[in-house]
Amino acid sequence: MHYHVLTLFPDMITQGLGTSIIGRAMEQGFIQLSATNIRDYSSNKHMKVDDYPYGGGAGMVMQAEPVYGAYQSVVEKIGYKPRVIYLTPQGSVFNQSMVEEFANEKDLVFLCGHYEGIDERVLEEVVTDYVSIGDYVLTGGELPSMVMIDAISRFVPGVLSNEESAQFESFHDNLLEYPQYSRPAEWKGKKVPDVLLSGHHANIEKWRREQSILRTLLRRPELLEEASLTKKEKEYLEKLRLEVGRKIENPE
Ligand code: 6GU
Repeated sequence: MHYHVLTLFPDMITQGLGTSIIGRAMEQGFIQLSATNIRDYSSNKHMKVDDYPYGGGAGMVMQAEPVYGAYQSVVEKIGYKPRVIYLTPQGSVFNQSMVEEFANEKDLVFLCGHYEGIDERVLEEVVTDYVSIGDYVLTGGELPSMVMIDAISRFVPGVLSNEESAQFESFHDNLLEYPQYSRPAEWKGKKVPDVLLSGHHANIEKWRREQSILRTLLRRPELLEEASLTKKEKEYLEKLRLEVGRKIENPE
């Protein structure tokens, strides 16, 4: 996977993604990251990239030409028109299905806007996907592109070791992860659940699965609509729902 980030702040991208698992994946060659400075494609003698909005109003708008030049430099380098993701709070909200879909691409371009936005005409010309990372407003697309690159890279073959593998983590099966414990067996008077110390693997698996269902019911109940549960697990969920209902009607 080769990520191409078009931005006014290339250092933010390379420094933000240069460490930890993503940094290691770059060193090992499983992913590549190029941050292109849009300012390098300004034709203005002062390297200006923004101007006042036609029609008036607050703030500045990023001009079409430097953005298009930065985009064209990527197309010329790779020899085809890749998917171009524009990071905007107006986009579709990023989720795990989109992660897995984007992970199949060979190249991905992330276009990071600033100020009041980018001239609409260049967006119409180059953007294939409008993506938001949630319902709040950030100062630019750099952090969202880093969030997306981190999430997508976990699905690029080779990036995670077997131990780090995505297989057993949150959102598989649309259930949240069960709680984890490590030594000591008692801390501040709190004991690790007995079953985890029992060595009985079948019981441990059953307990973990039930904890996942309980946690999902309490924290993200809407995910349960999409979870695939066995008949026994559905019965367990119904029992939990009744208990939760009783607790709400009868608080201690
Ligand atoms: Cl993708 N960009 C900006 N500027 N703000 C956001 C966002 C993106 N997603 C949520 N807020």
